[in-house]
Amino acid sequence: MGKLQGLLFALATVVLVVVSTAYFMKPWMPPLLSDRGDIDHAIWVALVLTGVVFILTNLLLAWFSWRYQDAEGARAIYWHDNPKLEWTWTLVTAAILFVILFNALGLWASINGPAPADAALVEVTGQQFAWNVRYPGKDGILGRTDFKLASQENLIGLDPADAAGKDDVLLLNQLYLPKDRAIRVRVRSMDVIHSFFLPQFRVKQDAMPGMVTEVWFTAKELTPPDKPLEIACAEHCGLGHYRMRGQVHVVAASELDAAVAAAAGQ
Ligand SMILES: [Cu+2]
Repeated sequence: MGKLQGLLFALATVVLVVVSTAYFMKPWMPPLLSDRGDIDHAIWVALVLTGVVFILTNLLLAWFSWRYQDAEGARAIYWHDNPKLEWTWTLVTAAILFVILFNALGLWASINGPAPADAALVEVTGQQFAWNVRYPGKDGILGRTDFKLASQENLIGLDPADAAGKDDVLLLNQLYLPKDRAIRVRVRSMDVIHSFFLPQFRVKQDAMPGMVTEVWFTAKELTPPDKPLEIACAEHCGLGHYRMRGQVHVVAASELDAAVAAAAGQ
């Protein structure tokens, strides 16, 4: 590679990375509306650490291609190994990865720890290509389900023999969250792997067929009634993946039951 190409290559890479990061961070990280600020912190730590390394590497690449460019009479040299250099880059990389790991361990523990005792409960079941949302109703208990009972009339296989399921409230693609009250979300799938994603709340949980996974978080801002937020599917799950989206409404905690009942047409 010639002198000019080397410089242009490295500069273009650096500029592209910086500009695209600044440009895409906005849709990736919409304003935070939940108590999960630590996720943003972890993302920033990882981004800054890897970003600095990436930019330094590309500057080095530019310098090398300029410094050791082809020249009249220059001879290539070859050497077999350099243990000191190899140890250095291995240990430095390991140290950076440890910083990222330890930074995230506490976060992982807090996200996956037990939810507050007064948390509300909702179940979200992914299905090609929609989100079935179920609230437990007055008894606070979600009725039993069995995939063998699933049909066009009973999408998530609710068991009619279970009394706890009688007052369950089913919604399609509509999720209501209480403001300032923790909510436990039971995530399930009826068919393939989906991923329950609420970008503004920094919640992303795979929906695995045959498994019930629980996540919890607390919504911190009300959404205007005419401006609901999005539930996205973050796992490519089939031809209709792009239209597998729902709406999220954050309401006052005291109005949650009424809002859910109204949405169900009760
Ligand atoms: Cu999906």
